[in-house]
Amino acid sequence: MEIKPTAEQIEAFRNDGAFLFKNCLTKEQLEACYEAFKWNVANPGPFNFRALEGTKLQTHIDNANPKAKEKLDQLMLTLPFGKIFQELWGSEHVWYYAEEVFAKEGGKSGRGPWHQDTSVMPLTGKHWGNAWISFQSVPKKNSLEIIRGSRNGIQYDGASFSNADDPTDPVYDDGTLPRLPHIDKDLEKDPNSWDVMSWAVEPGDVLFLHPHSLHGGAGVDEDFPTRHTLVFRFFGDDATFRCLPESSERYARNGALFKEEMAKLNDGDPFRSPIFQQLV
Ligand SMILES: O=C(O)CCC(=O)C(=O)O
Ligand SMILES: [Fe+2]
Repeated sequence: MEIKPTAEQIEAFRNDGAFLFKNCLTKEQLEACYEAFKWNVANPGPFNFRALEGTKLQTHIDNANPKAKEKLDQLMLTLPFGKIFQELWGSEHVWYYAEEVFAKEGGKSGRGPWHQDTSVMPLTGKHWGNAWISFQSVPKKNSLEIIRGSRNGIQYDGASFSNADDPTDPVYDDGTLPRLPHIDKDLEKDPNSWDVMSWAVEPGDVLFLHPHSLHGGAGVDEDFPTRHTLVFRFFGDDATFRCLPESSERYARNGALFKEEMAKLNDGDPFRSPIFQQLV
């Protein structure tokens, strides 16, 4: 059976920036994704992000592991994301970009900083999407949180993920992008200050979000000590390359991932490279 988003889900993705697709993956597909997740955690790649290690935000984060690429490109051919994104975006073509893993364990990791993925990825356009897949039954209070409509809003500076005491600690801080608002503080003072969307997520459900959306992963706690999450990213016809600010050594111009391929693109070029597998 071909699996397709409904008209309401398409509207929600375009306007709100995210929605939950219930029972999107079969048991077999989910198992294959969990195997891939476990392999990635056991075999960290060069972009394994360690700045939060040993802090109260301890999370295993790894991104676009080159050693997993071939396997994940194969896996992608067995998953329904090409067709789903084609419908969500109204794009003729869909390409698979790369994966990211987030493992929060031990019941002690706090909520991750609010951020837009596009602050550290050299890209822009309507046709971008994340598929956020968790392997536990995630209660709403421990799930991913997204600010409704922020996908259509301004680009903020990134979150450095390097200061566990200040989630707005910037990546660039060079005047090119406004600093992130302190959403957690604002919400503490007034729970209605930001329109936060989140869902309880069961294994097999997939949370779709546009990576320009302001989002952050809630923490784990005693009742829900482990969250294993695999994120896949995709792009379509309307995706373009966008140079990142030069002030950060890590992200200057090309971002941290696929640097050689990105160096071949100019600002505003269609985001295309033979390194990314075409799904549709
Ligand atoms: O799951 C998390 O804690 C964060 C997820 C995230 O930032 C993403 O999907 O881009
Ligand atoms: Fe993110």
